Amino acid sequence: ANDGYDLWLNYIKIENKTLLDKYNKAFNGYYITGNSETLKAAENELKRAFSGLLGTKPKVLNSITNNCIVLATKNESVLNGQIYAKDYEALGKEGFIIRSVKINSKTCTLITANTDIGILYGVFHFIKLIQTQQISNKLTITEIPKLDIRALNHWDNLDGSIERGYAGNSLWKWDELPNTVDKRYIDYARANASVGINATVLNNVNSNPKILTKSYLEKVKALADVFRPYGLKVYLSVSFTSPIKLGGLPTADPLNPQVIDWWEAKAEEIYTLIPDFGGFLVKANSEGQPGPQDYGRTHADGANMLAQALELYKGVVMWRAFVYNSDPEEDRVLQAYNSFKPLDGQFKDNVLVQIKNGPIDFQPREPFSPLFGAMPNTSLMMEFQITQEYLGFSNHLVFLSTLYEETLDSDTYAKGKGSTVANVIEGKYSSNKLTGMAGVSNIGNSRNWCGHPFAQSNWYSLGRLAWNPETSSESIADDWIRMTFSNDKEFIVPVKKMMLESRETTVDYMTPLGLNHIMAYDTHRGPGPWVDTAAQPNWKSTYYHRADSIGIGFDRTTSGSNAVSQYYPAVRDTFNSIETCPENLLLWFHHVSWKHKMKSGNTLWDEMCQHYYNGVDKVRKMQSSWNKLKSFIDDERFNKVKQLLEEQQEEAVIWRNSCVLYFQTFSKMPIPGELERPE
Ligand code: GCW
Repeated sequence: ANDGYDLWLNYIKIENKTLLDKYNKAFNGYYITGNSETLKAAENELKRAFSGLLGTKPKVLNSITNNCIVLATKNESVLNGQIYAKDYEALGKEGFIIRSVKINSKTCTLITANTDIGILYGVFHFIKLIQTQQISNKLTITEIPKLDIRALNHWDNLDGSIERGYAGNSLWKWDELPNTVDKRYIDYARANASVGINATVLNNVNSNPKILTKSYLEKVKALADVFRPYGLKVYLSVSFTSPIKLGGLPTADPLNPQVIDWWEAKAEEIYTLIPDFGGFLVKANSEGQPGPQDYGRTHADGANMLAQALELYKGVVMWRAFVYNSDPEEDRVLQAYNSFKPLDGQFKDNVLVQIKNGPIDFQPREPFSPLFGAMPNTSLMMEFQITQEYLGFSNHLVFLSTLYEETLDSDTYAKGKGSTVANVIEGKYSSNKLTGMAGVSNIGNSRNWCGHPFAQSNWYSLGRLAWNPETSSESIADDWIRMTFSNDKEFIVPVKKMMLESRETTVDYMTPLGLNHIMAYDTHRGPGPWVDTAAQPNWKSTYYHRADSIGIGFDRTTSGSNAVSQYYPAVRDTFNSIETCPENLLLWFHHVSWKHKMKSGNTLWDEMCQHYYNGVDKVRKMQSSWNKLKSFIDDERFNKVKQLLEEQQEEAVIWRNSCVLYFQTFSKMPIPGELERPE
């Protein structure tokens, strides 16, 4: 049985006897210098992996012998000039090298780095090579993360609930902390370190000010102490009115000296407890959260005041750009850009502006946010959502890596052709100092962490893409399947196909052709294209799809809301023309006649129906692929996925039928004959 608790660190014994012998011969023990907590973690991981994967206990060696693994940081004398100084320089604080080398004429595998955390990352990478059976005879690996801050954002509330969480309650047992420290926290840290995640924001961006009280800070410290050996820094979401709520001040105005003093004292208190505290994440003047605009100040004033308080300790502020309440009559898509673009260059060096991948809100498909590339004098970080708020919760199999990849590969044209979003967040075009990527966590206290066994792959992908935003989803899926399930090609090929197609499948049965935000009101589960009663215009589904007797879609062209003009000219022109706008974003940018001729020759209406029907068909194909794979894995995970795919199929049918029948009340056109079938 396998309950999924071990995630991709699933060290089950290699079945292939030849390979097993080969690995056991090539790696018969390890030699380690140093004994920090981080190196101990590396050593423990190696032991655990060897006993699981190879069925052996590796020898701990006192000197370097043939076929051993050497773990040593830069300055260890045993290395004897193996690696050039300039190679170390390139590694920075977190990079590592894995190389087959000869030391004192002994053949061994060297894992080296400037720091202990680099060694730990190297060890996880090395274990991955064994898990995925990809150890070559001559290893020459250099890995350096491309982004500084690689973060999970937990939307966890202090009462244990999780906003938009679908895998149980919060992992953080606030009532037990700091005295009782759940062992599970260590496994959480191991999993993050294994993919290079080095930052965790523990609490919801809709923040309860209590998180900054002394008693909570002591709990936070206990977690920070557990995570530290794994290179995982703790950050907190803070409420802008904390000085009022906790400090009893009459105002939270960022320019008020008492407010400034309050935050400085709070920073000192935090850093006394947690010397390597990462910093603050802030949702301000967004969806009812307080912020600097309440005092007539700007986002920059607010962010800079907090940044000033953290600067002394090298802490950072991650200030979210998710705002849309300034003027409900203005196209919501315009608002983040209009609020933040004018502030470019005004943020302090230790501020990052954290931007959601698209201009609305984590939809199954959105164009990239035009802020990427538009603020060359500001550190911009990416915010993706791992939890499937709008993508079927933890009940639908959706591999999100392809969604992330699509955004990262999008061309902003900020510096001409090839200026991808990935390049922007890697800081290639800006004077800014910091880089980062955050994923809104899908982790809860359910035994398998994420609810759906495949949802684990989304946590994994976020880590891999934060380490290197240019990694392909194909290779991420390949590694994840091998590590989590099996190295058998007959399993890998169909499962990889399912994963790589799954996001498009979901787009098809939920929101094809650029449709968006037509989910059920508030819960965002299931269809609700008819919702017209919500309090704010931009909470009504009908606001987004604009269906009428003529056609469907939101006109954001130069003659509509003009959102296209927030993009660089080449992109603007592509989106602006109905001829060149990619069809998968057509209804995002255009109000299109039901009879409009699509590239396939179909009318828009027929094409839309086709997508909805295809979506359901593709879920059924996933089911039949999966059903053939029973013999490759344990019953527990096999059955769980099987049952979830059944649910997904049922919900896909509900999505399809609801949307097609609802939109038909506008188009008044028949469902194409070849699609109609008895259910
Ligand atoms: O889309 C919305 C979610 C809210 C969330 C918000 C945000 C944390 O529905 O639940 O609040 O995004 O990103 O701030």
